[in-house]
Amino acid sequence: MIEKVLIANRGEIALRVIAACRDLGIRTVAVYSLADKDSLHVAYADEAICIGPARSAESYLSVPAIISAAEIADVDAVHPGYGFLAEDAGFAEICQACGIRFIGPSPESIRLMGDKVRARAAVKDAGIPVLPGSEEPLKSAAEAQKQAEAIGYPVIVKAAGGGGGRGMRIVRSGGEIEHAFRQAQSEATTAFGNGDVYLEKFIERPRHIEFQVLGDKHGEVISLGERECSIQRRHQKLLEETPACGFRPELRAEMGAVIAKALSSIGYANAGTVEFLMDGDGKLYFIELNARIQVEHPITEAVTGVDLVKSQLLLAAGQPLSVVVPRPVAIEGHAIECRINAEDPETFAPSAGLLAKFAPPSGLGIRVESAAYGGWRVPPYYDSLVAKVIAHAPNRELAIQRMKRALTMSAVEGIKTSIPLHLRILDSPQFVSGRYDTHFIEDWGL
Ligand code: MV4
Repeated sequence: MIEKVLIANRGEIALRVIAACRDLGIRTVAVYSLADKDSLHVAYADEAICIGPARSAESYLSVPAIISAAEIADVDAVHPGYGFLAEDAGFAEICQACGIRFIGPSPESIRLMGDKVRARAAVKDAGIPVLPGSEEPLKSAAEAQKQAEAIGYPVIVKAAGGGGGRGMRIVRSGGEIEHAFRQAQSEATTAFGNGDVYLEKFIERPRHIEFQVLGDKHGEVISLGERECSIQRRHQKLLEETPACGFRPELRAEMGAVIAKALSSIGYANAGTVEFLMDGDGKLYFIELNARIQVEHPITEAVTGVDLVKSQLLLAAGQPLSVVVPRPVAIEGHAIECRINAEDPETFAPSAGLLAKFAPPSGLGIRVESAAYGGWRVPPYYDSLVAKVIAHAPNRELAIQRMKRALTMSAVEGIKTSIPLHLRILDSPQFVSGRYDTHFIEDWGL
């Protein structure tokens, strides 16, 4: 069993993990940087340990600092949240070596999914559809040219160590491939310390659809349906919803079964998100597997009733999925999440400073995940997420209505936020129609 957990994170996700631990009677240990001493995760955890200065590299990303805290507090497990060390296979391995459970997939799974070329090959062999592309890292510009011609232009050059939109280059004709290959290779070496790059057929104006999965340590994996995440700017998601508009229940069931079987065959355990691109014909192609709990997990919780973080803890303790998630799981209603960022609505620059007033919304069908409070200073060192507002209703129209009501009945003063942008999105005919793709924000100049 797990009796005491260290949360290697901050902000709203640290509070989310503390909440799940409370529900299970598990004691909690917060870690914090000097910039976070007045944070709610410090106040709400049973114990709190300062792990270093404000800079993430010296605190939330410091493996020695976090392992020392875990040893001092004598925890049986570490929950990494998302970001920071959540997908660091070396950290997961060190936890294991110290006799501390890592609440997430095995180090081997994390390492496999961190290499986008190997991940692609592994899930393809396991039966998940992938785009035409490289089976291995490209060895030369000549090989890139040869593969690109076989695939057919346009193609995209991606970094094996990248992900989330970093280190990609679109190539529309043979004349550009050599330059794109060399450029991508040198950028990848600098940015990720891994110069491996690969090719994929480029999909124009895709939708970004992802599937939530849970796996136990006994080989069972289930899918909990999809999330539509196409509304993003510079690869930062702004709003997510589930179900995806027009997504047929038969496709959900078919893809869910394919994904569950594939991930079971590769021994995937705990929570994960399988990302796909959907083309104009409604076909889905794997792009990445995120080996962590994601920011947008609450919309899946809303429509399935499954507590994903509590499930992560129980699965990490070795419980079987049949006990953790009783079946069948129905999808009920519609859920939308808006990520409220502390940012200038014109320049998108992060807006740190004193949160003079913070009266978050509430009411029927509204959930707010936030570690903010009035009088708190938004530190400039970390990401700019101040709150996630989740609206759940019997159908999409009512979910949109509830979200608009919530965003207009929340007082946030002292910092600039993305709330005006969210209201423009929710009011736009394209969003209301449900027909949009990853170009939504740029198409409409929102
Ligand atoms: C693509 C693509 C088109 N074709 N791959 C960007 C994030 C990273 N996870 C994958 N990305 C893309 N990969 C092929 N073969 C277009 C994108 C893409 C995108 C994907 C999801 C959400 C928003 C996006 C915005 C621009 C490009």
